[in-house]
Amino acid sequence: MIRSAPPTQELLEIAIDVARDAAATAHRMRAEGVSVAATKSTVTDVVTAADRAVERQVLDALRKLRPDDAVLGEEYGAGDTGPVEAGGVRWIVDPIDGTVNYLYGLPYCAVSLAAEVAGEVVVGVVRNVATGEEWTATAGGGAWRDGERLRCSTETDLGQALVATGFGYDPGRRAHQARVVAELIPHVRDIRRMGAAALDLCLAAEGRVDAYYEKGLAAWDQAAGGLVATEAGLRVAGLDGLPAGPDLVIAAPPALFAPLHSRLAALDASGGP
Ligand code: LIP
Repeated sequence: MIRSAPPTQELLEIAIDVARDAAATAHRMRAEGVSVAATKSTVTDVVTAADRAVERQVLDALRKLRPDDAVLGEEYGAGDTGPVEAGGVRWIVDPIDGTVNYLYGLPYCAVSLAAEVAGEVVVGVVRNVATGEEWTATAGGGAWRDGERLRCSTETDLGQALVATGFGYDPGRRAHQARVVAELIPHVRDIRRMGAAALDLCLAAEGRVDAYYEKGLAAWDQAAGGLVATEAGLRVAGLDGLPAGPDLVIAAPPALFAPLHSRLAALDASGGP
């Protein structure tokens, strides 16, 4: 059965309400004390009880509000929601992006929630758990932070660009990524590694960094922040015309995309383990 997607505004309002409640839970649990509940790909790829509790809260809320929708989350995958129906809505959630920052009490971690219709992200909400900053975007409707319309950097010189990036958890991948950033850093203003892709994309959306790139992101890391970045005027893509994805995400203003892409391609930024 092909379902008609609900109005974008309705999905946005749901995403905001659910993300705010989820961020409040994460904030409360952080204040109560956080510890590692489990590890995933490596001993440094940690999960806290809050990651799990927040995602379950989001799943429960979405099931009540939109029982026929599908959900993809970092901790529970597709859960029992099953595949998305043609024309249906799939929610993509990272309950706490920047989990290591959350574990250490660093104020740079976020709830990231996106709604996808027919394979296109149409709504995105990113909320910093520590500061309460909230970024929203709708496809074609612009990107906003706390009610302010966002426009990305107008920098045209890569050598003057502040570039954010991140590293995976696998030691072999990290070594390759370190080689890439070591070769890139002489050609940009500076590098920032802050630890949460969703927030990095949102800061790029408002020009608080000029550009961002990273290899190894999952859909939940980039779905909401990628829409915020796109709606703020950044080009968000992978290498050689590919869409942004696990091989590489590049988010840059139009004038910087080509020079940054060229450097990253030459450095094999999408390669390695
Ligand atoms: C994080 C990403 C970040 C990356 C970190 C980590 P997590 O996601 O948002 O960009 O550099 O290594 O993968 O694991 O905190 O959800």
